[in-house]
Amino acid sequence: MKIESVTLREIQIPLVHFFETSFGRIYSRRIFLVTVHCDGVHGWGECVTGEDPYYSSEWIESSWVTMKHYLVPSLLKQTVEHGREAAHLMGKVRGHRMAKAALENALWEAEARAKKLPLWKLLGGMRKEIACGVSIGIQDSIEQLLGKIETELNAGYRRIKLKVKPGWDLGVLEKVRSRWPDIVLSVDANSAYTLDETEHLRKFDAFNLLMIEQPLWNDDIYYHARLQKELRTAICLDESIENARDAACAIETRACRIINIKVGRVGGFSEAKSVHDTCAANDIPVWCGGMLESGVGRAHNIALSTLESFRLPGDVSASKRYWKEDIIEPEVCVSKEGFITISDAPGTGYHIREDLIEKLIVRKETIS
Ligand code: OSB
Ligand code: MG
Repeated sequence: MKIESVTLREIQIPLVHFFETSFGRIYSRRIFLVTVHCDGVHGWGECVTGEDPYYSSEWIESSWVTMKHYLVPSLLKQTVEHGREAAHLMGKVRGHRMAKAALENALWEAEARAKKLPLWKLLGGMRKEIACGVSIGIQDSIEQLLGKIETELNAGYRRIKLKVKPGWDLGVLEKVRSRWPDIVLSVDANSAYTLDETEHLRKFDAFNLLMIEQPLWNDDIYYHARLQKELRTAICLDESIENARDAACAIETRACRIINIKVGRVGGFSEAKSVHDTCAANDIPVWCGGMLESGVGRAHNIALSTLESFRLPGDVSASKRYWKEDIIEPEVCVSKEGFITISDAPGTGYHIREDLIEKLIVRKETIS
């Protein structure tokens, strides 16, 4: 595949319901899509950077200019056989992993289309359906949260994850557990606590949680190992794991017992596969994280979730939880038992609605 041009597009779509984490609330998403055009075939990718540099230092504006001035030029006019070769071509640039992932993943999609293979098979997946969980943000009131949990349980989701922060944690868990003593429940702090709060975090042990995700600093592994020694609840690392080396370090130091893999956070499918393999070799279960993706990124998350060690339900849920209308066809649907069925069609198995994308466009730039 000779890489001839890359198109960057930004579209804006309102969220069906606001999403609030320990670093703030958003009502809509600026979705950043890339299309890599090769001779006779093209592939789409989604850059999952947020509107602000809060979850990570990358954000939509930094990824746009880095792609335009560095990453796309390093790919143009190159001939590659596999999507995985992209990581090496962009290797001179430090960081900017979400921007790199969008381009690498688009090339994997192009490769799958060229070979008329399902993307999940190209990635080495083995599952025919994947188990789905939901991530529920901080709400205006506990009543509102309980209503949301009830809706998601009725929809069939197999794991409920609640966003927590100081002041929205133990009291909330108390209410949720007294209503639903047995559901599979976890929490995600997005780095809202410090090691000084160990005694407070030990109180989470009373709620039989599947895991507590990223309680401490976003760039830390060592102090999570100190904290994990003090907790019965399994720690799951999200922000701290940027590559397979971080995963190996976290496993060796026993900083966590579970790892969340986000393909954007680790820089693309090839590094996501390496993180997966490192976890598999150490019997650490993984699950696929989400970044409030449109259908383009969601379809890639679904393909990744078919790999063997994705043994826990991911934050990969139905399009309609996020969007009134998704930009893929069919939309992502979840069965009443909480599973997504994997398509055997070539590529992702989802068709991209370019007409709708054109209607939602905010800016577009083609680099060739
Ligand atoms: O920490 O997992 C996170 C969304 C944006 C940024 C970080 C996170 C999240 C989610 C939402 O939890 C997952 C999803 O449903 O896409
Ligand atoms: Mg998280």
